[in-house]
Amino acid sequence: MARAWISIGSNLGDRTANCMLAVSMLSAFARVASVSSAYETEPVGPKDQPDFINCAVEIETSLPPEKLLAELMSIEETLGRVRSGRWRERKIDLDILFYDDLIMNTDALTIPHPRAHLRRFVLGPLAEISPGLVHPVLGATVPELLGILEDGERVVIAAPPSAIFPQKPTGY
Ligand code: A4P
Ligand code: MG
Repeated sequence: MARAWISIGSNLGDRTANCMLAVSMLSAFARVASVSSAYETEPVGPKDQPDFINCAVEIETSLPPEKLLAELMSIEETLGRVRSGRWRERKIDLDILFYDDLIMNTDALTIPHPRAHLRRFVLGPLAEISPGLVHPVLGATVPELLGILEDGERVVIAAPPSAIFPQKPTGY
């Protein structure tokens, strides 16, 4: 079993419901071990788009990374994501942040996610669920990475984890 961390974001439609549906769909191929609060976050990139709801999820899965990405893309498709351009508004986006200590870089998949360590909307939720997680390339924990970020876009808790994952995560 591998342990992976997924970042979820939505800034179109019922943003919290979109994240909740995405997490429930993860259960088809993974055990959901931990889910963060729902954070309301200012867009990074073009500003002429709505604020996001972002959250982080820790899963256990037997899928290899490429298959995991395929499943995440299929959730995006099922929930009706339309790709309107890089860093533009989207109903749902699921990214692989970390996959055990794996470091990989292919055309289709880069792990750790190449921008994870630069983003408060990723590190904030992640620090809540996995404060001891160490970035395998940078050798720093999530709170350490958060501590060296410049002031940036606003990231605030909007709803508790139960808004994203009504079932209690199992296994802890
Ligand atoms: N890909 C490569 N590595 C990965 C990975 N680790 N996880 C490839 C997931 N996908 C990965 O993704 C484009 C391609 O990246 C995929 O086909 C996959 O093969 P995409 O989801 O189609 O496009 P995108 O998300 O628009 O592009 P990108 O560059 O991945 O965007 P980012 O960097 O993820 O940023 N602001 C706030 N507040 N909250 C957000 O959630 N999200 C973005 C997207 C920008 N601003 C935001 C937020
Ligand atoms: Mg993406």
